[in-house]
Amino acid sequence: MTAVSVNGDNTPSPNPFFAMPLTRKIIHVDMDAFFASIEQRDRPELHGLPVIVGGSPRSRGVVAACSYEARAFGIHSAMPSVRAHQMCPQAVFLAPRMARYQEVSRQIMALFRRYTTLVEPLSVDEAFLDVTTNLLGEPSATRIAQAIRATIRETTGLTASAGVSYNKFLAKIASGHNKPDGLTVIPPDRAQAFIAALPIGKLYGVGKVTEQKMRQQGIRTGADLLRFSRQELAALFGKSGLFFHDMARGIDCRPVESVRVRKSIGSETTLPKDILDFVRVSTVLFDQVQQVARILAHKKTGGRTLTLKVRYSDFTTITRSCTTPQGFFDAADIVAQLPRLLAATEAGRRPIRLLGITVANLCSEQEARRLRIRQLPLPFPQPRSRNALATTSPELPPHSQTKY
Ligand code: TTP
Ligand code: MG
Ligand code: MG
Repeated sequence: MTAVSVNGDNTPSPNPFFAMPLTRKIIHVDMDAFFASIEQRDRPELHGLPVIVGGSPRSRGVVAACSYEARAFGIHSAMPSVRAHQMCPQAVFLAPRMARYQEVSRQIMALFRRYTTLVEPLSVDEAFLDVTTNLLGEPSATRIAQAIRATIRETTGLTASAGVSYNKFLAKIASGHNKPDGLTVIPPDRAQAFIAALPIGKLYGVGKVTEQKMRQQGIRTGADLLRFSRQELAALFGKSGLFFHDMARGIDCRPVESVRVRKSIGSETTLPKDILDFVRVSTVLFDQVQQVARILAHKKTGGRTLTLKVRYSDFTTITRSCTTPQGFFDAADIVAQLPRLLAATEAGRRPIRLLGITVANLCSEQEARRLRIRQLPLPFPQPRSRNALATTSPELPPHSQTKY
């Protein structure tokens, strides 16, 4: 492997910080229509049929997964099952069998670990693998990705799609580029052109709301994003803006982390019926607070940020967050801030179909203990913490001679 990198003015950079991320070989693997494919595998009579795993069309549930045959009718995950049934009345609806899916998930994660020790599971059906150095001594990440897909097919009878590139976000976009059963490789010298042509909604971390906001700014593709400075993007999208700025330039230095660090603890409920009554909203939230507090206590942790999520009956979803230096460790901490967050919603005035509470920015046990001590009442108000925005990163697209 040739570990050559160039910096902004196309001269070789002696700085190992620049060299490292450019020569990484990252694979992202994601199973195709995961829950639905397992059902089709286990019940061969379902092969070739539109299969939907999720809530019943007679309930208020949503689609968790749907086979590619169902997608041809416009059905997708998170769509209300009632709507999916209207779009495809002949679809087969199945209740999820989580234990079964977890079993297959464990099986594929174990397969990944045959190739590298650096495996970072992202969800039940996908993971990042850093194969820069790997257990086979194989220099080609593309060949490893092919081998992984073949092994998954042989051992589970299921198909997976994979993306190969030099960083996480490109590998992730690549795996979704040619689904199902696809493999896409984005070597460093093709990254810039690939990103430039990418519709903005496909960029990692750009959800529906952000996409709309970007479109309002005239940002439709990766190329459009390049016209905006770090400051402009930070002003528009906060911390995520900085990430978008780097992404447009093919920069993502996040390492593949094999030890999973839990990022948040939360509780979310789709209500059996929409709720308008404020007291009933508070009752549901109170139960969720208790649940979150129990998990925090069990994990001996706390977090600095509390987020309230509200989905109204028309599916408009909002979140209200606050960050305190003292953090949130128990029900009392959460209850103290909740009224303020709730006041910034339309609870009591607009019907609500989903409520959720999350504590994020979790602290380690040690950190939590320190914060806990500081949390003892002080005779003066404590200053609010501020997030530092300033970080530096190389401005220009990376290139390398590394073979993928
Ligand atoms: P995804 O990988 O997002 O979707 P998928 O595997 O069904 O389809 P594909 O990757 O081919 O596009 O999610 C993996 C599983 O997670 C999915 O099969 C069901 C579950 N899931 C939910 O329960 N709810 C959701 O909103 C999503 C997106 C997924
Ligand atoms: Mg998948
Ligand atoms: Mg997935």
